[in-house]
Amino acid sequence: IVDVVALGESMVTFLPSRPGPLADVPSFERGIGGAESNLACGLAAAGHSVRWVSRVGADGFGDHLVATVGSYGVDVSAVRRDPARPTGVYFRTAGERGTDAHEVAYYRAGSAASAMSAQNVDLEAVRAGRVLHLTGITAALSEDCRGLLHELTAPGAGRPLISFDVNHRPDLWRDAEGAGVVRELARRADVVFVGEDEAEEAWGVTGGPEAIRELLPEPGVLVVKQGAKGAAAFVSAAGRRGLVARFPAPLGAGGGPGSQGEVSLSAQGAGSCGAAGRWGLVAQFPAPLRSGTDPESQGEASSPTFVPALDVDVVATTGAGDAFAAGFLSGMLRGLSVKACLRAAHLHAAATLTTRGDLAVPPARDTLDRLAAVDDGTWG
Ligand code: KDG
Repeated sequence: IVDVVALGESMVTFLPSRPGPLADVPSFERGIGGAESNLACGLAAAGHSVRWVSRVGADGFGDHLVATVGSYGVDVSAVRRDPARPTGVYFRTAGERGTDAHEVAYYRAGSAASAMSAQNVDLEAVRAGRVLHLTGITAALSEDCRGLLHELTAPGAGRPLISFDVNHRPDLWRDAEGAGVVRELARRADVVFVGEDEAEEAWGVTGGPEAIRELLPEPGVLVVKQGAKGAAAFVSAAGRRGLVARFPAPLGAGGGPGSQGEVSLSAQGAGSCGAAGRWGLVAQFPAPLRSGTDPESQGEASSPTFVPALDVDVVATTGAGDAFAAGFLSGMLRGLSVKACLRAAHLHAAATLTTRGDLAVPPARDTLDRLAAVDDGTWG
């Protein structure tokens, strides 16, 4: 069993040699992108076992994607080649440094990945992880892809923990249904990532994380990204219990930033669950939502856990959300507290924000741990 399986389309990306509109860019540099494989690479670089499942064309771009994602240590054995359809590609422009104004030109309609369906992907390989990570992008690719996501997110025994990044891409939806479809998928997931800005764009929600939580009350864990400001995570008692049920044994050494006191705090709240549950609780979320409170006895924490973002010199934001989700899931898999998960998420995101491409290698794990543990006011 692998820690995380990520399913979705990846593309060869073309990054511009200079800022300006697409019509004026003389040449491009090749890279790779794709929200799910970005996340897979970030998690693999952080030391987790990860599988990426997709379809690519039987072409050179497909070769390049499989080889590059594989080179991060991601298991690509369940990626299938489609001799009849090409690998998707996309071109990106850049704004002047310090601005993120950019255009994206997709050439992915009819791609190999857009034909993914429950009939042509290895469902066993998809479901064989502790966590299955999906995004709203896949839902926008085709009816078949949408059907696949519905099948994978259907409630039922044996379903892995579903992590879902809303990743709303209005440009990819041909009709107005997209926002509703993506919301429905988010409601079925266990862990959801959404940007405050995309929640406003997709669903017209203003009013911050609390308003988004009202719209998405179901996911046990809801992480609202607030751009340069930071991110807020809601964890419900039911969500915590769901995590305990899915992860009955400690997953890793834990022992991450601030793990000491956290264990004794969680022991306070352990009266209502058995030893296995207690260990699961400690392993997944060593700290209660709020110091000194018992997560089992309260429903939803009245306010989320908020951690400010790092103040970095942003080069390009593309891929930062995927890196953020990778950092958060990495923290969860390692049994860190919600706060430490958010710190890890920001650190992974910072690595991507400061590079041009969609994908950046996060700092080494011990560096991440040291940075996450810094207590100089950086983290608010
Ligand atoms: O989140 C970054 C992705 O958007 C990028 O890598 C490309 O997957 C992509 C997409 O569909 O836009």
